[in-house]
Amino acid sequence: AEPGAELQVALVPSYACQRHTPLLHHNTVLTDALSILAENAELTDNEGRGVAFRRAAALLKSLPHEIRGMEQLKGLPCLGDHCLRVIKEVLEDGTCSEVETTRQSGQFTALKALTGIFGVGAKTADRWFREGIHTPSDLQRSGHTLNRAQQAGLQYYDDLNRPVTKAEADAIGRIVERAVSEVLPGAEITLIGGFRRGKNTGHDVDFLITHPDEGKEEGLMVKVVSWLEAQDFLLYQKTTRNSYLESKDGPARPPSNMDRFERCFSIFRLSTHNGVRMTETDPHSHFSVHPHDSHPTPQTCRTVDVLSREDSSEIGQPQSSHSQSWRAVRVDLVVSPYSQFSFALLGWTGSKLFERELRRWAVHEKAMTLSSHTLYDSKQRQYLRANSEEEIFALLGLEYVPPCGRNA
Ligand code: TTP
Ligand code: MN
Ligand code: MN
Ligand code: MN
Repeated sequence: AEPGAELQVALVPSYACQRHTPLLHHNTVLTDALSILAENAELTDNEGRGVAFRRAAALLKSLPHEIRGMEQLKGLPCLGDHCLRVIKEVLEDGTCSEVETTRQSGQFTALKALTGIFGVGAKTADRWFREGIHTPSDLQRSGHTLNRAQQAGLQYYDDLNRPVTKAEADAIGRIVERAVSEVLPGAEITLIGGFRRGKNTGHDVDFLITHPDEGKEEGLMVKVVSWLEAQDFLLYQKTTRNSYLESKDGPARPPSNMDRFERCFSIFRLSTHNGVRMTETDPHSHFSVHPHDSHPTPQTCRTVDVLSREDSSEIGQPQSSHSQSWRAVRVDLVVSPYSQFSFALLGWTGSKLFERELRRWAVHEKAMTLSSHTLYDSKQRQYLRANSEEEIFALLGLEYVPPCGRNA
């Protein structure tokens, strides 16, 4: 081994929020294997095991080199016996039997297909699986009563399971920007979620909306949604007045200004303008750049082709009739008061594991409670203010990790 290699390894910190985790890394064969086991654990109500596999995968993603032998893992955190067994098998045989068995199992395949329906979680999928429902088509034939979200999920199943491209995310961004500026001039919109971390595709598009005059953002979501509905952009929407109070992660009694937090889960109807070039040339288009955001993703002018797609409707839904002119896209909108913007931005940029690690770090290492609204210091018994993500990292005693390094 190279001299110093072990020392370097010994310095890899154990919380994902202490490391940079890029999108592209050197250990995809290993992390793909661990991700299957993580996914399976999450689908079968083993959250703890799921997190353990996710942490191990995130550790490997953060390494600056490819792991070729077990000796290179000495001293690394986050790798339990089970993970080490999996890694050893993949390194020696190219595959791991547990991973392959899982990947091919009827239960895993069915639970994945069923949770691939918008509005269907792991618990519901598991219940249906036990009733012999293994595919969206089975579900449709079953005559089960479905809620509005699940009906939309079935109806747009193919579209919603086709990755959203950055070009499509940008097109949605221009629509949301128009809606927001129509109903509240001066409001600011920021691209969050995976696209802010630099991903090229996503399962949805996430936006955070705020207004510099605190209070002006109140009731904004309802107005934005009404505008979008009037323009026929929405196939589905569910607006939640205050997701914060329902969340399990926040402190039990949030300050009263919390109840303004608004969120909308939606499905957009995005024109695909088959064969037409969509050119972004608007210099005022700033939806991914916020004045508070000192590390914005540069929104350079770009020309993109939004290609037509094959109609691959598996379940014979009305998709065939519109396959060339529009597609359904999942979009999440969040409205935050200006004073909480940095917390919302940090909390909604992800990844989910990175967020979880930030909160774990805050509680266990700093006796603080971090949410997407506030940071509470239990020792000082007070909420700490921050005007940027950089300030939040500093308050947490962490080095700043830019969005592109949060792909844990
Ligand atoms: P997602 O949109 O589910 O994930 P993603 O954007 O990272 O990946 P994908 O490309 O597949 O869409 O979630 C975005 C972030 O929002 C994620 O870090 C978790 C966070 N978040 C919630 O999902 N729900 C919440 O209530 C809060 C506070 C944050
Ligand atoms: Mn390298
Ligand atoms: Mn997302
Ligand atoms: Mn989302």
